Amino acid sequence: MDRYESAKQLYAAAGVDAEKALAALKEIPISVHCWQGDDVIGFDGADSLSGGIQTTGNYPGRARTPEELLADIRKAFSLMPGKKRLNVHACYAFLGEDKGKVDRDRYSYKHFERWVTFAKELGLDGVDFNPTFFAHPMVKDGLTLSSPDETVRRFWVEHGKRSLEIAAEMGKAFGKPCLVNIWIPDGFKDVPADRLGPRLRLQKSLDEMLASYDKKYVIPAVESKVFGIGVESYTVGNNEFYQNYAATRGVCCLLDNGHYHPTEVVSDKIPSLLAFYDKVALHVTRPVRWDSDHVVLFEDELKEIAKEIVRNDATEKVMIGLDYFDASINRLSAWVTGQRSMQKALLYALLLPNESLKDLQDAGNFTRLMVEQEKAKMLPFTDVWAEYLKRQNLSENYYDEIALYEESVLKARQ
Ligand code: RNT
Ligand code: ZN
Repeated sequence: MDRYESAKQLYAAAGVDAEKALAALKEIPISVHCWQGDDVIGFDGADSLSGGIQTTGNYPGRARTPEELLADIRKAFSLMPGKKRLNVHACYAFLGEDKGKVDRDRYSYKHFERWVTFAKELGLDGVDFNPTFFAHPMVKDGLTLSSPDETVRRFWVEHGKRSLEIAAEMGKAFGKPCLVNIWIPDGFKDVPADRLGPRLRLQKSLDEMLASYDKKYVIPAVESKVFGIGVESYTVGNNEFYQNYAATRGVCCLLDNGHYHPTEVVSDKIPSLLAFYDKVALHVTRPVRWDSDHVVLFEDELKEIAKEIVRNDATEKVMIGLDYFDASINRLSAWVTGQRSMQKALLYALLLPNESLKDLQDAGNFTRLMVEQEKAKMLPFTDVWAEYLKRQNLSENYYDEIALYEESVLKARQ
């Protein structure tokens, strides 16, 4: 018997409908970040990354131009199963003649239309957007929206407003909302003398930015963080600040699983937020000892995150985005490996007998719950995954195609 047919029977015996899981998986969108392709450099003038975040590695073949990045995305996306969105940062503006003339506080939709056309060409579900509050000369003393310098603060508020306008057009282009995630690098390396002042200024800046935006096509989110490189002592936008901000302003929280203390887990935060919010956004990454943004792998915490999305019936409430950047290996492979890991975790969660496990918990039968959870780990997950790939004309071997692309395209980039 075909391996999938046999797996389907074993799952059915465990009370799980494998067909239903396959059908559900291909409808869950994953927003794939454009910035894995060029080490978060962008097109608008920066030559290095700053703002407490860092890529490490110097693998050859980094996309150096918009055309190269688009070609790499096209190739990488062709090896990713499932429904995808493209997550674009404002620093990836197609400025054309405006280069050097128009700064981030004056970007408009025309600078990003190319991304929308491109995403449509690839048959994607939509585009998400991010104002870029880092790697720019207007970041003064490490501060943007929380700056005490009114010129600096205003510049970034304007950038935020432009970003919300651009996002509204992106949303309209696909007929569904565009997630706009706000992350700022603001903080201090050493012990501050005032912890409240910057937070009050950030609050004021966000209120100004969000005073009006297209409620139908834009979902604003705020992303907290615990610390950054060179910004170790104090982060303006920490978790408490943003969670309260989001709750009182009716915007969304974005949880990046690299942004918490090492033993805190995002999987446990998802259901807490679902108790209060209609939507929760994620930046899925893999922190190794710090917010290192390693390539996402099919690991335990990723499975826990996926379980919280699936078993709480929240596949339409939790907006999944990827956020990592590895420059030490082939960047396309990094992209595909991370996206497939997320898909695998979702499939894994969809293939668990979630209802009967919950019943065991509610009945207080923790002995059997443990036994059944361990048993479920032994079900033939890999055969269902292989079937999922096969139905989309993909295979487990994406390495060969990437190696070929490296030989024929990336190696020519010197
Ligand atoms: C930084 C945040 C942020 C960025 C991207 C590029 O720590 O995770 O989301 O990684 O905006
Ligand atoms: Zn992030």
